[in-house]
Amino acid sequence: MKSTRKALPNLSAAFCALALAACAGSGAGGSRAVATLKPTQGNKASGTVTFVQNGSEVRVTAEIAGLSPGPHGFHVHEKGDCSAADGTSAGGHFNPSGKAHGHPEHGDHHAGDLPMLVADASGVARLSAASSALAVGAGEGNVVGRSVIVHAGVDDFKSQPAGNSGPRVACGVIAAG
Ligand SMILES: [Cu+2]
Repeated sequence: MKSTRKALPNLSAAFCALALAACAGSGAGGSRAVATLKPTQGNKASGTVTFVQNGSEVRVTAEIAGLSPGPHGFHVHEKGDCSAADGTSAGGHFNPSGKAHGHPEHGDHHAGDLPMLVADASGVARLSAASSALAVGAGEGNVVGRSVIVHAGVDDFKSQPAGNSGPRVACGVIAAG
C-alpha cells in the first residue's frame, strides 16, 4: 500500500501531461461553466445548469425547480443577456453552424438544442446529457457568454426556428467557473 501511495503524484503528473487542456482548465475555469437561472416576470422557475468539458463532449447537468409538471423546451440561446422581463433579450437558439432546429440526438439541430427538461409532480426537473456540438471556453460551440433558457411548453423538435415551446420561464447567463 505504501508504494501505491508514493506512486500517486507521479500518475497524476503523467495524466496532466497527457490531458493538458483538462488540467490547465481547472485553474482558469476554462473547462467548466455555470448558469444560474432566474425566473422571468410572472414565473417561478429557477435553478442551476453546469457545463463541463469532457474530452470532445460537454456534459450538461441541470436542476431546475418551480416548473409546471411535464416537459419543457430547454436550449442554449445566442446572447448572454437576460435583462428583458420575458427573456427575449437572450435572442434565438445558439446556432453557430447554421443548422435547422431539431432533436439533439438525431438529424440536424442547433448546437444549443438540448433534450427537454421533464418536471416531476413537485415541479423539479433534473437532467444530465452529453453534447458534442457544445464546448466550454473555446471553439465554435463555446457556451461561455451565451445563455440558458427554459420554456413553458413542449419542444416539438420540428417547428422552426425554436420548436414552438412557448414563453421563456427562466433565463441564466453562462459564465466560466
Ligand atoms: Cu429556447
